[in-house]
Amino acid sequence: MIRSVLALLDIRPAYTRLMAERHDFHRYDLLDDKQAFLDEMGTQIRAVVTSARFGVPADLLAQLPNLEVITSFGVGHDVFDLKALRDRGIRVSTTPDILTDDVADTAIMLMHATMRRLIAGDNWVRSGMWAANGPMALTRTVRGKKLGIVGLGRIGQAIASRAVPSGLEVGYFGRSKKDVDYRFFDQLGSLAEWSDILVLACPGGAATNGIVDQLVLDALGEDGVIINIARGSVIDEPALIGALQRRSIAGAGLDVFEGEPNIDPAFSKLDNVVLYPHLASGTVETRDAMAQLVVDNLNAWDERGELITPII
Ligand code: 8YV
Repeated sequence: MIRSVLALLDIRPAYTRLMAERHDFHRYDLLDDKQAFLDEMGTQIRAVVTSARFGVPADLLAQLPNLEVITSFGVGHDVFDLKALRDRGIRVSTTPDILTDDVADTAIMLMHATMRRLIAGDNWVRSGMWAANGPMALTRTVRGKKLGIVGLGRIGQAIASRAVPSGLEVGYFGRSKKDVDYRFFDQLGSLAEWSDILVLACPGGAATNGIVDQLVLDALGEDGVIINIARGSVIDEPALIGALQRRSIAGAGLDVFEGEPNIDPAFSKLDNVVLYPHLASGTVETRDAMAQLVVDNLNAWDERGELITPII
């Protein structure tokens, strides 16, 4: 038994129960007096369960002097200060691979929904515009289009492998050229210039903050579409909203936003966007698998002092 585990959220009820049965387990989010708990228990906490969304706030970390391990629900780690954690010798695990397919499917879904204007079409039917005004305006096919992927990691490659059979040509930009047949661009601007559809599948964090800026949007051009399943921080959001309003790009399909879930209200007024509530990994099957991996990492630490999917 690990003395003691502090969970910052309920990852999935059945899996939270498993952890509570096995460890001295506390739900931080449910505590009325968090400070009183930390004063009494802070030195005993050896493990924190959190997510790619919540991370572990610095002021909480400072009050857990004997923390050994953080098991996070999600693959992204932009929310963690890995250098500070490494300096303290704290290990961190995430939930890679098991969410790759659902996230890639979501990118493809948003691409089709944006190009074929699924939400506008749905509204055309529901609102009676079809009966009143006749057929909706034609949309654009994905076949023969150039798909530029920003970040050809596991998720980027899964997007590419789905796009090729749909008749898209794939290019990519990333830190390094990979051993793949897709065309490599060493500048994001030149990938955007080449692309009809630009998909963001890179990690968030300082290295990618705002890399999709006005110049990249201008390079993508008025027929260009952006799909983002990475992090809201990757795009200069005011520049994106301006481009969508002026129609200097054609559209966007977005699963992630700056400041989510409190998104910029300007998005809701645009008819050339498809909005999705950061749900790319959000299927029952994948979220259960992610939760199981959080539990397994915790147990591996308990039994052998090892993590199954460590990042540090
Ligand atoms: C989850 C994510 O929504 O894995 C990630 O990095 O952003 C998503 O899968 C998130 O971890 C759940 O809080």
